[in-house]
Amino acid sequence: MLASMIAVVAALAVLAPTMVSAKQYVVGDGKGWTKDFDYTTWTAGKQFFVGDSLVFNYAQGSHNVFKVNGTDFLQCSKPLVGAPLTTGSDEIPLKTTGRKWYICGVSGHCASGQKLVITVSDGSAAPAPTPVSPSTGAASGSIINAGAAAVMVVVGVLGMFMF
Ligand SMILES: *[C@@H]1O[C@H](CO)[C@@H](O)[C@H](O)[C@H]1NC(C)=O
Ligand SMILES: [Cu+2]
Repeated sequence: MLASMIAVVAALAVLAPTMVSAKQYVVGDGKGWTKDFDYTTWTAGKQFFVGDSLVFNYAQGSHNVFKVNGTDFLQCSKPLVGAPLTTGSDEIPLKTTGRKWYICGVSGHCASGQKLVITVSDGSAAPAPTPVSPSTGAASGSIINAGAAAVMVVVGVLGMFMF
């Protein structure tokens, strides 16, 4: 009995931080994926990790999502190969580290600000401080602390029953 409780607590201690930290980011939040929006401001203070995902929401047919390289991003040009995402609710899992660039392929939209660049970090590495926001380190720290706090509550509750 005691052994199985300890096993449950140990499992939670391992899982809680990872369960809490995999995030789904709705690009542009309530505004969604649209032109005349400042996605640089939207990304400020956010840290993206492998395992997180992006969701691009827009009225189907009005916009689309192309994953591009840095050159195409700067020039707002559609990639030579590859089709855009067009469902109106496109989820993109962030599977690898590094910089990722996305643009809308509808004529003129990228030039009107419908472009997103993010940097994806390895979740197991210590969060690197970003110059854009001094609060990012604290933010990811609080995620871990939330997981640890949940575990401590469980331990406390079990403790009340056992002792
Ligand atoms: C970026 O992609 C375009 C095709 O969409 C290609 O022509 C160009 O060489 C690529 N640039 C880099 C730096 O890979
Ligand atoms: Cu668009």
